[in-house]
Amino acid sequence: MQKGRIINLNGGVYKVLLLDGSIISLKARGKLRYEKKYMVNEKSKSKKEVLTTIKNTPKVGDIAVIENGMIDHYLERKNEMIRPDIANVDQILLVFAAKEPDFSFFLLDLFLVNILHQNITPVLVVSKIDLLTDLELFELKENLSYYENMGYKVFYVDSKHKEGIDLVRDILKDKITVLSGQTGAGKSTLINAVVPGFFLKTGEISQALGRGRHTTRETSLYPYLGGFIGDTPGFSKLDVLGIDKDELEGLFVDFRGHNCKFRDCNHLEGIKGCAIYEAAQKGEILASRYQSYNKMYKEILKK
Ligand SMILES: Nc1nc2c(ncn2[C@@H]2O[C@H](COP(=O)(O)OP(=O)(O)OP(=O)(O)O)[C@@H](O)[C@H]2O)c(=O)[nH]1
Ligand SMILES: [Mg+2]
Ligand SMILES: [Zn+2]
Repeated sequence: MQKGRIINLNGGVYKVLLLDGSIISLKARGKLRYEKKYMVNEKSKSKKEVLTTIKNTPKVGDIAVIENGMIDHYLERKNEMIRPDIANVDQILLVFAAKEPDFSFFLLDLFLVNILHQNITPVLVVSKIDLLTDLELFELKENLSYYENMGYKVFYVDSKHKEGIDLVRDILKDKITVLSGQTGAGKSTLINAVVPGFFLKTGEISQALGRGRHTTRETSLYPYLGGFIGDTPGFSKLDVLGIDKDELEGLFVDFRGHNCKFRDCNHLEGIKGCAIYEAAQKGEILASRYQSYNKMYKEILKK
C-alpha cells in the first residue's frame, strides 16, 4: 500500500506525487469511477442501467491510497471546491487584473461570495499594477481598503517585473493554494514569477507559432515550499453557484454590523427603514458592494 497526493487529473488518468518525491500515473478502480443506477421506463417498466460519476471519485488535492496499481480510496477531505474541482484547499488566491481586463468590483464580490459559500479563505491579489498610473493605483488601493477592513488580505503585484512577489510567496508555505480568477487575469504569470525556475505557458500571443493564446486548460497542483500551488483555467463567465437567496446576506460579511429590524426583509434598494439600505445610503456600506448584493439577489430570483 502506498499513499500520495493527487496533483493532476486528465481523462481519467491521475498523476500522484508519492512520499519519495516520484510521480506516477494511474487510474482509480472502477468502483470509484462510476456508480450503477437503474432508470425505469414508465411505459414499458423496463430497467435500464446507467453509469453516473459519483461523489467518491478522487479529485486533484486528494490523498490517494494505492493498491494493486490503482487508487483504492482517498483519505477524508477537509473540504472540496466545485469550480475548480479540487479537494483540501487551504486558501484561494483570487487574482484580479488592475487593468486588461478592467478591474470589476461586481466580479470581485461574485467571486468572494462563491468562495465564502465553499468555506474557503480568499486572499486577493491585484495583478498588472504596472499598467496603472500612480493616481489610478492610489484610488484602487483606497477602494480596496474597504475589503481589508472586512478582514481580507490584499496584495498588489506586477508579475512582469517581479514586484510584490515576495509577500505573496510568504503566505504559500505548507498550504494548498489555488489560484482563481478571470481568464487573462495573470494567474499563470504570477506562478511563474513566484516559483523560481518554473515555466507555465501563459496567455502571451505566440507569434512564432501563430497559434493564438496559451490559456490554462487543466487543473494541476505544483509542489512548493511544503505545500502546493494550483493553476486553474480562468472563468469567462461566473454565476451565483447554488446560493439560496436567504443565504446571500450572510455571505456579505460587511452587512453583519447593521441589524435590520424587519422580519423577512430582503434588504433591497428602496426599502424605507431597512438598516442595510440605509447604511448603504449613508456610505457605511460601500455603494458598489450594496449594488452587487442587489444584482446577485435579483439573479437568484430569476433562477
Ligand atoms: N503588464 C503586465 N502583464 C501581465 C502581468 N501578469 C500577466 N500579464 C499578462 O497578461 C496576459 C494573461 O496572463 P496569464 O498569466 O496567461 O493569465 P491567466 O490568468 O493564467 O489566464 P487563463 O489561463 O486564461 O485563465 C499575458 O499576456 C501576460 O503576459 C503583469 O503583472 N503585468
Ligand atoms: Mg493560465
Ligand atoms: Zn432589511
